[in-house]
This record gives sequence, C-alpha cells and structure tokens, in this order.
Amino acid sequence: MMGNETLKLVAMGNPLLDMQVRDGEAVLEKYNLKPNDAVLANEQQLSIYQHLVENYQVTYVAGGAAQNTARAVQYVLPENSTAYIGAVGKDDLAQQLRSANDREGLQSLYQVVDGTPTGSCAVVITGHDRSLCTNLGAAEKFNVSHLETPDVKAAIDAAPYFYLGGFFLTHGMESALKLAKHAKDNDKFFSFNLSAPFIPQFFKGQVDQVLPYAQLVIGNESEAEAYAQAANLNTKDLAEIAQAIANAPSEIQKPRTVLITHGSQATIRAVQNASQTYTHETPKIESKDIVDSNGAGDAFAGGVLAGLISGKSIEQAVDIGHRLGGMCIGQVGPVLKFRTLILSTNP
Ligand code: 26A
Repeated sequence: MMGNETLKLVAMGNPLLDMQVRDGEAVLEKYNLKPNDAVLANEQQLSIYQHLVENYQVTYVAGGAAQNTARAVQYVLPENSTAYIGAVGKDDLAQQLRSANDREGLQSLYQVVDGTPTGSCAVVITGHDRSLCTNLGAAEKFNVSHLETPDVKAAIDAAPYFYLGGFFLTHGMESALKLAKHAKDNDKFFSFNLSAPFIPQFFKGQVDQVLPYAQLVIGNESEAEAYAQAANLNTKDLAEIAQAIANAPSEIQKPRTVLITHGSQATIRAVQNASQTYTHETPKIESKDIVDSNGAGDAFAGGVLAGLISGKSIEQAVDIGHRLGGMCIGQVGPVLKFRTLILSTNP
C-alpha cells in the first residue's frame, strides 16, 4: 500500500468492465435502448452481454463512471494523488480493473465480494452516441463497513477532496452520506455527478440528501432537464436549472458551484446565490476526430477536479475539463491516451 501523504482525492462509485461495440443500431432496437442514455439492465436486457459476445467484436475497457473520473484526475496530477472505492467480485474481471488502475497510478481500494461477479456495462455506440446498459453485480453489494477498514479509513482521513458517482445513490446511500458528512465535519471538499437522467428522475430523494454537502455538482443537459422535471422547476432553461441546483439547501459554509455540460455547446456554470450564470465555450472537435463519447463526461469531471485540486481558478479548471473530455472523445472508450485501458479485443 502506498502512503497517503500525497493523496488528494478519494472517489467512490461502481467499478465496471465496459463491453463496447460499434454500429450497434440493431442492439438498441433489440434491447429497447435509447442512443444516448445510461440504464440499469432490466430482466429482458440481461442477455445483452452474451448477445454482444456472440454477435459483435467486443472491446473490453475499464469503466465505471467515477472510476473513469478518478483515472482522469490522476492523469493530470503527480503520482499517488488518487484512490478509488467500490465493490468488485472475486474474479478475473476485478483483476483486470485493478491492473488498469495500477497502470494509471490510481489506487484501488476495492471491497471484494465473494459469489457475485464484477459488474459490467454494455456500451453500444451508434454514430457519436453511446448507450450504456449496466449489470451492477458486485458493485451493488458495497457495504458501508468497508469505509471503516484500515486502508480505506486512512485514505479518507488523508484526502482533502471527495467525488461521488451519482450512480452510487441507487444502492449506497449510507456510504455516500458518510463520505459527505466526513467532508463537512472536516471542512473538506465534497462533489458529485448527476450521472444519468434516471438518477434525478427516480432517485431525487437521494440526490437531495447529498446535495447539501456538495461544493461542486456536475451534470449534462439531459440530467439537468430530468432534475428540473423531478423538482417541478417548470423550465428547460439550463442556466435556470443550474442556478436552482446551486441554490438548493446547503449544510456547508462554502458556496456551491454547478457545472452543466451541453455536448459541443458551451458549459454552463452557476454559483450559489450569485446574480448571474456563466458560460464556458468548448473547444471545437472536428467530426473526423471523434471516435466515441463513452466516458467524455467523466473525463471532463476529472479535468475540472484536477484543476481545482492544483489550485487553478474555476475558469482554468473548466478548460482542463474540456481538454480531457475532448481527448477522451478521440479514443475508444473512457480512455485518455492510447496506452493503457483497452484490456483486450475479441475476437
Ligand atoms: C448504475 N449504473 C447504471 C452505472 C453505470 C456506470 N457507472 C456506474 N454506474 N452505467 C454506466 N456506467 C459507466 O459510465 C461510463 C461512461 O460515463 C460505464 O462503465 C462507462 O465507462
């Protein structure tokens, strides 16, 4: 185990192995998936993984939204700056995820759950869109007791920054609140991502419980719209929605910042109780340079966090986020450079 002297960020989420295929129009139709969505697999969708293996060339990539973000943060920061918490099975997939994190210098603080496989995510690419269909497996068995194990507790005590994948709120409320309250009690920085429209849509109560502790909330346009609907805001205006999230009740002293990305359009920033919102133009990416958007939002979040951790202004941090998001879009899967995370390609 590394020492925690240099540790800056602890992230928590669902560690997943991504099974990515291209030209997946027929898969979307067969499994009733939308082109740019993220869902938990229902019973009819559970055969998708086998279907992909049997009918497509599958690229296996290390995934899990918050894990992708943590790797992106580590990509920017000096060695041994990041650690990641989540639950995996006792299997080869977990080993592959661990190795991918090792290669990036992200410390894996996994809880290993016996008898349940490591989670997987079908990533179906159509054009520039990605549809994510997840079987959480062991990730969903995460138990709050893991936060009290010596290595994990030491990392949490050492880290000044925390990042939670909003996806984790479907099952890990107790652990999420524990991290959030630890941050509040120790005057540390807690942030989370809305992750997918179904999180604010169906888990609004859970979002509202962690929101008061968050100094930074990140989401995209469809997640913001889902939040607005769930909160009865009666608006589709992204700046208004961002401001409403920023102004939601707070338990902390520092003002909350909300960043809403909007694909290739400008990112919107709102600050709690501020009189105006801000926009940050995104750098133009030529269509020919786009491979797929899997993980782009995670890379954006990682760049922003890495910027803030390095003491940059929020404007500079958002720029770093845009650069990392753009870099990810040019690679297969949630990858920043052509080196590490593609585990294998089949056949
Ligand atoms: C609970 N769900 C649905 C999920 C996810 C998820 N990460 C955590 N929980 N569904 C998809 N992902 C990950 O999102 C990344 C792209 O942003 C995928 O593993 C993919 O790498």
